Amino acid sequence: MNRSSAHHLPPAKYLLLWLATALLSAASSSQAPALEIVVPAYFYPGRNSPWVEMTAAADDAPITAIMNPGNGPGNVPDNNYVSAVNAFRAAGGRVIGYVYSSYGNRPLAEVTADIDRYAAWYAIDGIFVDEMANTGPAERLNYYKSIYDHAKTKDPKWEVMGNPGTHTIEAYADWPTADRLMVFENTGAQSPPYVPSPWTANYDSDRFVHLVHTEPSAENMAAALDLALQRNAGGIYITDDVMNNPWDRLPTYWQAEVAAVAAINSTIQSADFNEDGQVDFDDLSRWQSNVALFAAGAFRRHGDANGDGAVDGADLLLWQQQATSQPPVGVASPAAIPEPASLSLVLAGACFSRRRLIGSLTRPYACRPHLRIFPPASPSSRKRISHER
Ligand SMILES: [Ca+2]
Ligand SMILES: [Ca+2]
Repeated sequence: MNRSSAHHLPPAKYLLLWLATALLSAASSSQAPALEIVVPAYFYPGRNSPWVEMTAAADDAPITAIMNPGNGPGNVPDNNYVSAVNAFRAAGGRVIGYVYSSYGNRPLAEVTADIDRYAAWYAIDGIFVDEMANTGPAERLNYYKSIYDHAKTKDPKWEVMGNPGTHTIEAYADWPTADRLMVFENTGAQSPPYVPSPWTANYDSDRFVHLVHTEPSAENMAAALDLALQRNAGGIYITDDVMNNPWDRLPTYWQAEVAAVAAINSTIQSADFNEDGQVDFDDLSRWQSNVALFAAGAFRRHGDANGDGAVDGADLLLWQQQATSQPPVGVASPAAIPEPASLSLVLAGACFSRRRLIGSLTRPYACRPHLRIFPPASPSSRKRISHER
């Protein structure tokens, strides 16, 4: 994939044009939501390592690997990890770095120091916060918010994935303390009886991850993928590996799992940016959140519909083609486009009818009174990608 030479169209002009179009058309197409494989890659890279298998599959299905050199980044950079991470990401995979938090009891400075080491040593896509608490009080939520904020200072596009490993309270999603929450980590036998927390239904599926281990049957693996879809989990990993460490190899049915996820995803339209099976207003919101942020390195989930790594006007055109009919005559002229102030009021009203309120990984676009139409022109929000892939 060509990820260089982003051609940028003026985002504000296109945004207004197509927001107006969207307001005049409620049409959307509905299909199955997407799945991403999230692998706790707690195995050492090198020849014949599972990293090689993951890299071979990275072009077939979306994969995020959690690297974990030594219960964190370790004490020195490791060239084998540098090679494995770079090869995996060049093939299309994403990598986030493991840190643990002892349910809020680990000194914050130790956690942020681990994050600093990852940022200094490896070209990665975010941080995985293990042993995440799942209750209040606010001090504990603020502890995780501090981790989240620190990670975002490394790169605003970095993902923070938090792992309570079970049910958690909505505040962890909203504070926010994480872009994605791992809300199931258990044996395959515990997967069918699991009932998601009701509040999770109000969020996009790419906010949630399920890990299933000790699942010996490939047939049950396929059933577990269906369960994940039904339960609004967009991230999934199923393995036949077992305790004490079920994450030290890939499952024997790895290739079947990749193929099954790829088959599910093959029905997703390119402008379904939040991968919920519909091309609609939520996807436009996500594109809007990222259009000034990504000149390269973006994925569909960021608003890149044509696969060139940039989020720009070309992707907006694809969204328009897939979500709506052509705008009526007269709408597609600058004179017919509402002023930003009046448009924001209309949008704020439209938001009350929408089920999903938060979707963006990089900057949640929620229907709130301070709804913004344009990304602010501050240096931080307009920062371009810091490392080419
Ligand atoms: Ca969508
Ligand atoms: Ca693009």
